[in-house]
Amino acid sequence: LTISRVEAVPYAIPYRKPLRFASGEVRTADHVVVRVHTAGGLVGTAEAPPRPYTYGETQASIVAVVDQVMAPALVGTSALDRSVHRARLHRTIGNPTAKAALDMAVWDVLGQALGQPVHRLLGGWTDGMRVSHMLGFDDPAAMVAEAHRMRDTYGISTFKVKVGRRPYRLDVDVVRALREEFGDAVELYVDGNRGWTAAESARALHEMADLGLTLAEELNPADDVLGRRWLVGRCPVPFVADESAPDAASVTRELLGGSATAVSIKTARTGFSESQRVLHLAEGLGVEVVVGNQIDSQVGTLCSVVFGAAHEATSRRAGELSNFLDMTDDLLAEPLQIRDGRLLAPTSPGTGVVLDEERLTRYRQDR
Ligand code: MUC
Ligand code: MG
Repeated sequence: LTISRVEAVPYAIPYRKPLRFASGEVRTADHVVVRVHTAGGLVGTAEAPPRPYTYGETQASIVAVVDQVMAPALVGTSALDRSVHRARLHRTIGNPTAKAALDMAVWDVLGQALGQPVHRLLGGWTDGMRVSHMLGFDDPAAMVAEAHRMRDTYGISTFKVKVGRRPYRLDVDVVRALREEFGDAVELYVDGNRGWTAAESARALHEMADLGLTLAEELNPADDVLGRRWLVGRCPVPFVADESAPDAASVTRELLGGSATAVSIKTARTGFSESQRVLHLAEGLGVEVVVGNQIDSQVGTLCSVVFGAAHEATSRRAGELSNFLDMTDDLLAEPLQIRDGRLLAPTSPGTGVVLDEERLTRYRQDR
């Protein structure tokens, strides 16, 4: 299980339509496939999605930090020595999606070596997750139509509504339109991606008080810690930390400081190992978790469901596992299928990430 080589392959696949939210928009999945090779011939695969507006990483920076810093730190170690990997990778500050992809690729190797699916190695709680779909900015009629399409085609009945526009009424109108259209048949929650001030957020929450939201995520700036703490006191539902708590240390600070009452877990930024730390912290401190979406492709989504299905607390709520549906193509040899609003974790050894090499060749950006 000695790691002999690590590859970082940039690729780009366009979306059918852009996904817009308060901190940016995504038109193309310009991600980086990471592959960890062992001396025995196993290959673990995962990917890193650059989100410059959230983590400062770009496609080029991910390739560079993997090639120049992280691959040399891992090569020669055993895939079993995850604590060694963590210590070495954490000598470099930041770069969360690069670190996360390497961790998940190593877990993929371990699963293959043992002949077991990784969701069972991680905890084996259940076979899959209910799916939540993220609705990007548009006018109310278009967002209602999108929700209908997701319900009719995939059986999805949980929606995370992007908010954080100005005036906030734009978003309140959308949430109201969704509730009027679907009644109690759907679960709705909101994510502001830091777009509003604390005061705007409080007013918007007040105006949506009758709309039965189940969660509110990152409504105001991540560095407005006191504003968030003030807001949490006025928020009738769990207040989810996403950008303000991207790792275990910040999760601890935000929860103990009272500026969050729930946590978004994204395997794209904390892999499997660090995501377990975050999960255990959240459980220890008695707060709920949501399996979030980093606007993942099928590769990233597969990793999310592997983690989510592995634990009781992560599979309780619907996971955000569907935005790959808007990509024009994807890299998995066997496309993911959402049926009756659920996505299953693979039963094959490893994480189940098996790429279509022909597609990777077509979309790769480095040759
Ligand atoms: C989310 O939950 O915020 C949008 C920006 C980002 O970093 O993640 C997505 C979804
Ligand atoms: Mg979010």
